Amino acid sequence: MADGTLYLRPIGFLYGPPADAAIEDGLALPLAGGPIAFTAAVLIEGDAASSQRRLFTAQALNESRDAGLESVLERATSPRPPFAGLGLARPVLMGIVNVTPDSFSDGGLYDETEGAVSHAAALAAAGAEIVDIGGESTRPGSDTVADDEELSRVVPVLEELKGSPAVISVDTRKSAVARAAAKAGAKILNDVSALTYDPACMDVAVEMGLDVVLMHAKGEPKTMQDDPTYDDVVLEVFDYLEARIEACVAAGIDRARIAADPGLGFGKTLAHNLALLANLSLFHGLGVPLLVGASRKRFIGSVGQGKEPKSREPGSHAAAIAAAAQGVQILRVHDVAGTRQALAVWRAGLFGTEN
Ligand code: 9MG
Repeated sequence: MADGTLYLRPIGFLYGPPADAAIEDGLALPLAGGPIAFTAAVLIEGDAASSQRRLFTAQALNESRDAGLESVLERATSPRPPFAGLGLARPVLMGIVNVTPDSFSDGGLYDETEGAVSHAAALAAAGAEIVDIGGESTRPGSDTVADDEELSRVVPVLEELKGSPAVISVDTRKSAVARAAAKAGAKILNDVSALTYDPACMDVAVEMGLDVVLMHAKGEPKTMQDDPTYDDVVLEVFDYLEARIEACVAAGIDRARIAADPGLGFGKTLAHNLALLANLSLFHGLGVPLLVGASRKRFIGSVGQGKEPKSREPGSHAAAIAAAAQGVQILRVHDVAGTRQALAVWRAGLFGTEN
């Protein structure tokens, strides 16, 4: 069917019983082995500099599986094993806890240990299966924090969270913090630099058996929003994540322990963020669970006229639904209770059941 690199963007989604029936009849394919089916796909051949797009029905894809197509189809359709022990049949919420005085959305409200601990507990009680604890702001324009400072913010919180019903994730780019966090009970390393800022993070992940979230970012937080450019943002981010997954696997991290994230807001203009959001289903071709963080980000404010981060919740819920509707398995959010309600009603409307 094709000679160049193939990317597959599943479209035309079905949910609930019609999805199962269409898969059974060969008219649709399962998206990442989950409860959503796709009835067609855009097949993209080429690279970020030059590509051709053709539309195929799922039936046509089923009938013309040559070797190149087979491998991309396999990755896009195969079931994902649990991530950090969590089943992925429905969206998992990762609640955000910033232990930073300059956090863009909390305004320093939770910058003390006890505040962060009780906030994490409240997020878990509201339905967060993961809580993500971070001691370094990576908002656009922010400066790096010294290891000691980050450790002093994060570790006491993690110590207090031992025994939490939620899986604990540490949001850091630093191996010293990742190691201390793992010793204090963190199971996930969420690294916005995809383990490139401090390459020793790779060794820590292998040694401590951490599951990892590899996020795409173009540039450093301080300058990443200074006119980022791409030939094709979607294909470039995909290629980057694929290379980082392979580097991790080569270093000894089991593929089942890896999730990938296109990094909305990290070195991206409004147009880049919207292109990524509209093309999330293509990233299932990475063959690993996807995580997306849109919550309260600037692009939500731009599209939805929300000047203050906290006024961007309705738009953040809508972005979470846009991601879930494309089969994204993990959603990183501030408002766990509100997102949970939005997702429950979305599911009820499309799957026709209450749960
Ligand atoms: C720490 N952090 C801030 N935004 C994020 C996002 O979109 N994804 C991930 N994985 N981490 C983020």
